[in-house]
Amino acid sequence: MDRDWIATARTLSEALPYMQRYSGAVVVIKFGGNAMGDDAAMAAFARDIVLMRQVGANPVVVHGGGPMINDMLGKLGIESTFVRGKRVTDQATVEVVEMILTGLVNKKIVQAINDQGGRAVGLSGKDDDLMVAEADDPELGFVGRPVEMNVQVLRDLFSAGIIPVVAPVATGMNENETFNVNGDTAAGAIAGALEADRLLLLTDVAGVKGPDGEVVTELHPDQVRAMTADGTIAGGMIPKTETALKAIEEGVRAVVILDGRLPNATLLELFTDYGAGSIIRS
Ligand code: X2W
Repeated sequence: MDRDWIATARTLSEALPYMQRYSGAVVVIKFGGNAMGDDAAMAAFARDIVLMRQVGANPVVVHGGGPMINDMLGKLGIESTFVRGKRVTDQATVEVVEMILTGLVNKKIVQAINDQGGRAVGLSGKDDDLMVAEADDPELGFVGRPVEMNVQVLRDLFSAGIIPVVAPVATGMNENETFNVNGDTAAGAIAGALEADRLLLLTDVAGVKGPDGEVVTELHPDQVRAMTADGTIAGGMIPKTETALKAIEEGVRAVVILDGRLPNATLLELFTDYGAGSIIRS
C-alpha cells in the first residue's frame, strides 16, 4: 500500500464522537482576508466547511477582505487610514468596501464552497436586515457598530441545508445608510445573536500568546482581561479578544482564535483532540 489506509479509517472512526457532538451545532467561522491565501487554500477551506455541513453542523461563514479592499482603493488612488484597527471610511470608501466585500470576496467564497459540492448562498448585513448598525465613532465615518441583529434568515437557510456566507456590510437605522463593519465584530455579533456553539476566528497568527511568547491553548475570560490590562495581549489581537469576550457574554459557548493558514484548520479544531489555537470559554 502506498498509503496507510488503515490509519485513514482509524482517523475517520476517531472523529465519530466529535461528529456527534457537533451534529446540529451552530458554528460561526470568521474567515479573514489575511487567512485566505491562494486558490488551493480557498478550496481546502471550502472543503472543510462542506464536510462540517455534511456531518450535521450548521456552519456560517463571515468573511473579511481588508487586503482586497486595500488593493482596489490603491488602484483607484483613494488613500486609506486605520484608527484602532478600523478603516476610516468616507462615502467613496464605503462604496468600494461594499463592492469588494459583497461582490468579489463574497462570491469567491460562495463559489469555492459550491465547487466542493456544498450549497452556499451569499448575503450581507443588508439582506433581510440581518445586521443593522449605527456609527461607531464620528472620527471613523461610515464604520458601523451592530445594534440590531435579525438572524432568522440564517436559521431559514440552515433548515434548507444551505451554508450562509456573510459579508460584513450593514444597513443603518435611516434609509440608504451603508456601514462598513469590521469582520471580527460582525462575526461576533452574528455568533452572539445565534448563541452559537463555537465562534472560530481564523487569522494569520497561531493564537493568543502568553508572556513567554508561547500560544496559550485554554483561556478563561478573566485571564484574557488580566492579560489585556498588563499589555500581554496587544495590537491586532485586541479586537479579536474583545470580540471573543462580548460573544461569550452574549451566549456563545466558546471562541477559538487560530491560524487559518494551517491545512484543515477548522477540522483540526472541531474534529480532533488537538485543538488548534487558543480557546476562550468561561
Ligand atoms: C474592514 C472590513 C473588512 C475586514 C475593512 O474595511 O478593512 C473596518 O475596518 P479582514 O480581512 O477581516 O481584516 N472594516 C471597519 O474586516 O477584513
